[in-house]
Amino acid sequence: MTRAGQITWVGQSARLPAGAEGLEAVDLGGRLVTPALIDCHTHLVHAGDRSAEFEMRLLGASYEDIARSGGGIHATVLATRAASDEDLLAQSLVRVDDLIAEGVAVIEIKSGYGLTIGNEIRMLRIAREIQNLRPVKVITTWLAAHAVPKDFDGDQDAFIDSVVIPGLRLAAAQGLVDMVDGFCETIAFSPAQISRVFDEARRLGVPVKLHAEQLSDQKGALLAASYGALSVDHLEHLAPEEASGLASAGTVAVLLPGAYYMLRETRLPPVGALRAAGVELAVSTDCNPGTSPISSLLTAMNMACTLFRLTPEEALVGTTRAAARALGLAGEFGTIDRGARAELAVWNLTHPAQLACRIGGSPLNRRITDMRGR
Ligand code: DI6
Ligand code: FE
Repeated sequence: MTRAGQITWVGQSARLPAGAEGLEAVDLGGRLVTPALIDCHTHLVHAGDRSAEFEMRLLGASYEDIARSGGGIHATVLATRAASDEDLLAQSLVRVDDLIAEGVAVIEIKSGYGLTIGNEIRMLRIAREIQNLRPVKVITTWLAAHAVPKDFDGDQDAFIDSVVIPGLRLAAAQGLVDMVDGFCETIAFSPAQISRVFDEARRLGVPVKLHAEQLSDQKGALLAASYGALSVDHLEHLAPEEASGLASAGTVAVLLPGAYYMLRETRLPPVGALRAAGVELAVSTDCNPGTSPISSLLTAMNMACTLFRLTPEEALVGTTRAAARALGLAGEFGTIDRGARAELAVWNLTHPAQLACRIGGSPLNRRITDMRGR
């Protein structure tokens, strides 16, 4: 039962509370109904194409080799800076529409391909504009600490002092920042540098999350947990014994099997240890032009099952309840409970396993939504 876009009662129709008789009933024909899906980690606002790097990697170059030689994130930074607002928005909406066709109602979108204060803020502004155009809620994340632009000559600290921190202050003052993220990696930023960014986020009262332990073990996940991070993301190189530290901080582990797949990684995130420690597992596309050019959350769910051995139910929790928690939206989205927003997905299916099993096409029957897009 819903009123004004909120779920007011959940149960069997035989037990409907008094006063429900006057409400409109919708017969869903016995179909599977889930909370509308949540993609909790994307870089979907960007321009350009990196398929040439895909070919280079297949010929033997590593992601790090390409990044160090000026490709990778830098190639997308150049394309994104060069695109007009209209073009950047139009290219991004194609990916948003792919997600919407699969029942996605909430999308997190990171900056990180601008790397100047103006261009980072422009990315977040365009990300926010999407929710005026489509029936989705957008959560925006400041990820200026993604790569060091060429003109800083590898001086990460100078970049943090002159772009990441002052830009964060400015973007937050404009109400554009829901969360702060960083890329903690040998080719990006050290834990000490990330903690300088997180200190500023804390001063501003903005929650944090971190790309951690994707390509190597930098101990970024525990650093993020010490700041009460909403999530730590990737985690292929997380030491299994560190799972309990994430559990006690209530930090969600966001699994990104699309990046694992595209980079042809072989080291698996320690899913068993995370599960045993009681860490909530979310699943997301990591939609980006380099390491995860994927705008299908159902495909990411399939990969989480086939590659990381999640159960289909875990994959569904990972794109609903756990994904909501990773965005600070627990209780509001990602669950069919009293008080939650009435954002639902109706599927031409009868069992959650069918959602994660199939690749290609969308089994979405309809969304039940209170959101409006133009
Ligand atoms: N990790 C990722 O998977 C993306 N960013 C990051 O920090 C990849 C970004 C890219 O290669 O464009
Ligand atoms: Fe990412």
